This record gives sequence, structure tokens and C-alpha cells, in this order.
Amino acid sequence: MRLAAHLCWLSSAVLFAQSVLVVADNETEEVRDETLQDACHVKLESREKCERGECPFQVSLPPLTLQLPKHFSRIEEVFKEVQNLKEMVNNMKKSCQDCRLQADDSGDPGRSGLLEPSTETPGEVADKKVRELESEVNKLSSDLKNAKEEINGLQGRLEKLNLINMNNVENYVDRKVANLTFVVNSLDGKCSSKCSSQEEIQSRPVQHLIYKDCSDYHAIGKRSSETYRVTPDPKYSSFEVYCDMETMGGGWTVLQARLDGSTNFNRTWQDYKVGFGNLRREFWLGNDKIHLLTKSKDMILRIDLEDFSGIKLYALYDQFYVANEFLKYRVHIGNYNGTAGDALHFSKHYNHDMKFFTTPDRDNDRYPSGNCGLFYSSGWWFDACISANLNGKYYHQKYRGVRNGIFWGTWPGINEAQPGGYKFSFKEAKMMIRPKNFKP
Ligand SMILES: [Ca+2]
Repeated sequence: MRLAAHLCWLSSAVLFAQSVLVVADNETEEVRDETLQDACHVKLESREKCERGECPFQVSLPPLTLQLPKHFSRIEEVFKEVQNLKEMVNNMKKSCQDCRLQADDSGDPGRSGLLEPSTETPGEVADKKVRELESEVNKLSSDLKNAKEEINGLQGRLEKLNLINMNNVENYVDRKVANLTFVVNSLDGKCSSKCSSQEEIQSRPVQHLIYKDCSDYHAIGKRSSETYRVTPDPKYSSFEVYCDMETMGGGWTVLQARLDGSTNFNRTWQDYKVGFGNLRREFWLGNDKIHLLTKSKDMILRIDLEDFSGIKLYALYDQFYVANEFLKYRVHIGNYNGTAGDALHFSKHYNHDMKFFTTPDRDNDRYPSGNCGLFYSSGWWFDACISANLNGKYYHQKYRGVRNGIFWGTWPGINEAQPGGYKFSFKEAKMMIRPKNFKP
């Protein structure tokens, strides 16, 4: 046993000597010999025969294996980095579940499991997955870009088509009207001398075509204020309007009237679009019709107001145009003249000119934190919000609370504080239009 211990010490000494040799060869590398701590593998064998008769024993040492990994001390560090990467990938995996679902749906295997078994090291797997995610995100963003371009293209085509169709229809109608006018004129010429009794009958179709608004009825001698049928644009069907044939020479097409509160003006976009109420009492003619009327001729606007003390004032504007629904019925209001004050252009901050139409269910106003239509219970060309609102609630006397009644901000005394916080109310309001070149 003592001999074996000596041999073990001997082999350790040999190993140590070799270790020192390696260190000397490569000074930068640290050497650890794990075999030193292992059980002694040295074997002592007795030999019956020995060359030259001098060695009855033979020592056989186990093969010496030294593991000398490069940058051994950094392995732990690298391992930590790999762990971090792994966590990052897992996080990305969670945050991109939508991408993953899409990938799964497309049936692409290999995208569903991010850390499946592989021959690659965890670091490489992580890198690969990051790259895969990156390329997926790139693909999605390029898809989005393509879709956007496609939408832009389609929009352009749509606008072109709209324009072409509108122009075609307009040209077609213009040609038809020109033909009809020619035929009627020639018939007129034939009849003028011989058949005066049939003159009225012959000219009827022409009259029907040219009644674009109330001023055309006035032009043929109509002088009673009542409803007439007008066709401001032959591309669209004709409709009934109420004509005021008395005020300031007559020929007015009435757009709106308030006189007793019989019609509710707290209405939807659709109601204001097509119109509502009773043409002989209270009504809103309808934004589509107002658009056609103001498009067919250059129109002026007259507003008539009366309060409960019997004061009657008016406002005249030398231009009035309402755009179509696509442009949210934006209003164009010209210069003021009259007695009621210019409430539509009240100030820099309260100006109804060039404003879009807003209803309680469609907010196109300039008030960012709410809907003026909802707050003031009506449809109107709200700014943020009002210096005038002729579609407000009808109050039969002065009222308190929100100023949601009919309102005209330049009315005498309207902005002065009233005892008890009462608000002013109006008995009658009316809006009507007439061609700029109208001659009474
Ligand atoms: Ca708003």
C-alpha cells in the first residue's frame, strides 16, 4: 500500500511537471487539471521477465487528457448573454402573438415553435428567431405599404370616374335642353301669327323646364305666396318649395321658417339632408335641395326675424351657397346689409361663414371637445359654437338654462344680462333666397 501511495504521488508529480510545461508553452492560458482530483489510475505490475534483469516492476500511467478550452473564463458570461437573449426572444414572441397567429394560419411550419430542439446552440437559435421575427415584421410593413398604395390608386380612379360621369351627364342634359329650347322657339315662331289660342299650350313644356326657383314663377307673373314645384337641376327630380311673392318685390324661395314651435328641429343628419316639417308652416327645406338651388344660380340670402315684443328686423347677404353632402354642406356667406346686424360674421372667433353643417349625430363643427349640434339641439353651420342659430329650440317666451333657443347674436339687447338669467326668444324666423340678378 505504501508503494501504491508513492506511485500515486509520482504520477501526480509527472502530471504537475507537464502542467508547468504547458503553462510555459502558452502563458496566457490557465490550466486546470481535473484528473488530479480523480482516483489514482496508476497501475503497478510485476514482470517475470525483464530486459537486462534490472526491473522486476513496471509502472503504467493512464493516458493523460487535458481539456483546455479557449476563453474558459468567459463561458459563464456567454451563457448569461444567451439566457438574456432567450428571454428577449420569449418577450418578443409574446408581444407578437398576432404575427405568430398569422404565420400559423398560413401553414408555415417552423414559425409556430420558437425554441424547438435544434443542433444549434441556444445563442444561434435565438439569433435566428430574432432574424425571423425581423423579416416577418418587414414583410408585414411592406404588405401595409402595398395596401396603402392600392387604396390611393383606387381613390384616384374613383374620383376620375365621378368626374367623367358627372361631366357626361351634364353634357347630355345640356344638349337635350338646347334641343328642346330650339324646338320650342321654332314652334313659338310658327304660332306667333296664326295660332295665338294654342300659344299657352305649346309653351307649357318649356315653362316646366325653366322653373328653377320661385323667381322664375315670379317672372311669368305669379304673385301669390304659396307652394310651387321647381327644378333647379334637371339631373335631379323636381320638388315643392314655398315662394314668398310679397317681401321686397317677391320671387323668394323659402329655405326655412319658424313661427309657432309646431316642428321639432332637434333632428338627425338624414332629416336635415332631405328636409322636414310643413312647407306652409315650419320647416327645413333640406340640405340637398338648398345645394341644388344655390348651385343653379348666384343667390342672395334674406333672413327675417321678429321678437315677442313685435320688433321686426332683417339681414341681407349678397351671396349664399351651400356645397354638396360630400363637402358636408359647407356654407358660403357674402357681405351683409340690413337692420338685424351681421350675426353670421359676428367676430373673428364666431363666424359661421365657410363652416360645415353639423347635426346632433354628425359632428363637423370647430368645437374640439364636443358636438355643438348636440349641445344646442339643432342642425346648423356651427363654428365653436354660435353667434347665430336659427334652428334652435322654439321657446314661446324667455327661458333659462342653456341658450339652445333661436338665436341671433346682434339682436338689440340680446347679449345684455337679463334679470333672473333669462334668455331672449324669437317669435318668428325665416330664411329665403333669390337670384342676385333678380329684377322685381
Ligand atoms: Ca366638435
